[in-house]
Amino acid sequence: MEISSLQKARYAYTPKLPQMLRGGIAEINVLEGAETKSVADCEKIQALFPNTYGKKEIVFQKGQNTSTPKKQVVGVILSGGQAPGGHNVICGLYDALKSTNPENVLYGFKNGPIGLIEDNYVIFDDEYIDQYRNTGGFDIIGSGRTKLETNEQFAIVSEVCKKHGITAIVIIGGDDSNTNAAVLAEYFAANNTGVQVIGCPKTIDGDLKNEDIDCSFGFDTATKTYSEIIGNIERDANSAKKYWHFVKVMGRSASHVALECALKTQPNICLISEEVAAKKMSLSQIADYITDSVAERAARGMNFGVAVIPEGVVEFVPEFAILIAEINELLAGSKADAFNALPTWAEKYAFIENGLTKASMEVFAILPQGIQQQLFLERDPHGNVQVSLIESEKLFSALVADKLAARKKAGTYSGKFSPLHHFLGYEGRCAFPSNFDADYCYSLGYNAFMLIQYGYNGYLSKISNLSKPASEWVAGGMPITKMMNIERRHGEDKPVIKKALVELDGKPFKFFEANRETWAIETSYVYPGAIQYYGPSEVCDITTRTLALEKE
Ligand code: FBP
Repeated sequence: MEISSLQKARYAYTPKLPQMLRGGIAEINVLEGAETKSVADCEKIQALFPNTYGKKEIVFQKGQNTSTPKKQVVGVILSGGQAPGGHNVICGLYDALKSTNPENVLYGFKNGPIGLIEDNYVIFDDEYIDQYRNTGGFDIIGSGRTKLETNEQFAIVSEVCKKHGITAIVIIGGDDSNTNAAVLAEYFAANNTGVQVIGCPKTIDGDLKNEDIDCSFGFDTATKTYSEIIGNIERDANSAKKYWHFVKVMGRSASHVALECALKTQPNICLISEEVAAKKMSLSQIADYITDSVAERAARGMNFGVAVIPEGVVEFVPEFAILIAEINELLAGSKADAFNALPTWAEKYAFIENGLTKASMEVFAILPQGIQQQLFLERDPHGNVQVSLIESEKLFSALVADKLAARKKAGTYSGKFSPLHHFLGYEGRCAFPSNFDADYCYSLGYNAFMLIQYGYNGYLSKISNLSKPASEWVAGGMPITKMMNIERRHGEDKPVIKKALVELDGKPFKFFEANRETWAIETSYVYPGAIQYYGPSEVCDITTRTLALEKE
């Protein structure tokens, strides 16, 4: 297989471990801390997790390894969307497992959680693992979005574990996957299977964080990749001086990715969905906000700019959320067939006009026709509008164009407005992990094996103090139940790990808020450039602005 020279060089990179995990397995000792309780709804969570609730948090320290020698057969899965560094979690896990006992075995179950159900796996060896060290992607075993959540599935997984003599499962995933890891751990404990479950925090979205998780892996590399491109676009805009670029960035609901990119590149505009929701902003108000920047810059002779739009923003606009709910209702069940049978868009439009409330129709009417049609064409298997597919970058530029046309008519604006559109998402999810993600992920995997070796079940592999150099990172474990609360999901009360949205009183947002007025009018662009893998530590090893500000 042909490989790039960077890939070859990255094979030789040695990820940095926290000090307490360096120097060999024989010197890793465990220090137990206090018993834990969940962040909320303690009684309910305890009742749901009688065997795994309330366990002690732990940290590793240098000292005599006191774990019980035992042959370990571990299974690992990657779950959900790709995030840079996933391969290194598996490499760290493999290295720790093999250096503890060369007889230990690591199974990789393929294509996500479904691999455990279908008993579809590969057994790792050095040759296989070495092709994936410090590389991006999840192609080492593939990933998938099947959820492991029912007792029927758990019973199948138990059988698969029994068949291979598996002693532990490592689940690398986001908030839902780690929630399911806790449920599986409880099932294994309740049924005395002896199989342990350890979770690892993954997602480029950055919304899996709390007092125990500094950040999920992949966020650093993905935001550096998007910021490089945004910076390049800014420089192009500032060179050509003729385009307004509307850049949508991934991140599903939360705006951590958009905010981090804004902190790194200082664009003219960055919308933050959580603020839109808090201020109950309408589409028209958001468009006015962007239009003010376009008009003010035009008045100063700058008919160019850059606006960053978080992927999930429209869901946070209250009037838009109501519109979506009404459309879902309008097309529920067989009503969709009647709608689809209408031959022309004009007839469909009349059907819509008839079915929506006046308020929602007013919102619908201001949307560009392409977006209107998208709302009715792109529906998920349950018949619901797929909000994530809405091209919000085009929506906002069209709304701004309308506002500018009105201002031109009124004689208050005389600039030129030529918008261009970009969507940055998949480009960042499989990049070569930055040194930070390569080190963090390797440490997460290595540490996960230490938790297995010391017999922990239902724990999250926890590496903290991440704003400091890797040698000062702290390795340990936290019962997943500690991070859980009860939330209403699909009409039922469920124990889940809380998703972290951008906190409007948090330091990263406050910093952005304090500077954005200047950025909106002046050209304050910062060009971060490409991720650097080799060179001075302050260029290669520094993680996100978000984490630095949070830990200030
Ligand atoms: P995870 O939450 O599974 O990490 O996935 C995050 C994400 O990359 C979102 O940012 C994005 O909205 C979504 O996945 C895209 O999903 P898909 O890969 O299924 O198109």
